[in-house]
Amino acid sequence: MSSRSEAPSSSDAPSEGLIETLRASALAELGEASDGGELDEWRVRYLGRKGQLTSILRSLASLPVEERRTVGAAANQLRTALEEQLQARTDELRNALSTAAEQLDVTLPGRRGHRGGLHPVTQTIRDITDAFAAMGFQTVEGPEVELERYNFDALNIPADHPARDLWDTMWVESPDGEDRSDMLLRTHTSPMQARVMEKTDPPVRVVVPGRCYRYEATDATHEWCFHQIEGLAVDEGISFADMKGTLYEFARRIFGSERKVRFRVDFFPFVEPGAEMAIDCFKCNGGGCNLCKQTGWIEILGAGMVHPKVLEGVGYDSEKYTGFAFGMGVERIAMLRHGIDDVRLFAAGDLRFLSQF
Ligand code: FA5
Repeated sequence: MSSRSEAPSSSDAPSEGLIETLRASALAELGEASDGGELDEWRVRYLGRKGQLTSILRSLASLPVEERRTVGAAANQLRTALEEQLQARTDELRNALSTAAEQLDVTLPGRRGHRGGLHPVTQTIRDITDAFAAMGFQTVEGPEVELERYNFDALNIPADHPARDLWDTMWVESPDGEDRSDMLLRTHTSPMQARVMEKTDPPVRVVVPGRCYRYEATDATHEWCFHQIEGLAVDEGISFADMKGTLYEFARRIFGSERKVRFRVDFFPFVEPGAEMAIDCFKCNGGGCNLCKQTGWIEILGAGMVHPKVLEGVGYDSEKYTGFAFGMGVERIAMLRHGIDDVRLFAAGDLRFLSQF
């Protein structure tokens, strides 16, 4: 608000002229008050106990009787007028506010809140575990900091076995500070094979999604931390044909019903025989393109019949029970499904990439 009138000083004897001056300044300032706080300040300034009009009313007593009557009447008339004007201005401001509220169109659609989504690796894990759940596989999880015994020994990979070189390992410092303990960051999800079988009698049918770690340089297809999904089925009479049928069904559910699959011999110490499975390239339908490196086939997992030594290691009778196991890289499958050309994008935390899924 602009300039405010000073309270009449004790030397200002109340007069009708003074009251008219006060009326003019009070009404001008009231017109400028634009919210409840300013209205209240105005009320205190003019009508409050120490307000300007109140002090005029108090000093009436010093006037001669005749003057007291006329000036007193004018002062009282001003008080009534100011109170009425205050009420009128209050109503005016209140109406203006509710008109603004009425202008809000509540039928307009609301603004969308930002909704996060699942990471493409999580989505892929869910799709794959759902596909296996439909075939009777339970999903279980296991420790990422693993014992050497489960990661290697229980899988028929003894300390001096050359296959140990395949899994360049990150060892976890032992509590006594020695560099090499018997604990490591698991290099694959296969240690869960023995962990599950130790706790369960056949039949066993599980899939195990989870993080794995390898001490290796990263490039477009290799990360030091990535995800795998392990699968294990053990029962009486399980054959290689069961394995092929299960994995074929999985490939069709994840990559499309027209997919073909190819099995070729591969070596893993914990399966015998071992295999790698490829699907015909869904981009070129097997004709050859950059995705399948002109071969028409894309490798998606390693698999095989569980080695008798692995079964015996957990106390299963390998004459009675047989089974198959498989392991696949989740990022690899997500890359294939979405046409992603660099595995490092998954962990880079870049929302421009992640929000596309
Ligand atoms: C294994 O890890 C075996 N445990 C799989 C297995 C299980 C075979 C059961 C037989 C029976 P391999 O080292 O090939 O196998 O890894 C499996 C998949 O993990 C690979 O095909 C790849 O998709 C993924 N993978 C491996 N290393 C990396 C890495 N550094 N970065 C990203 N993905 C990787």
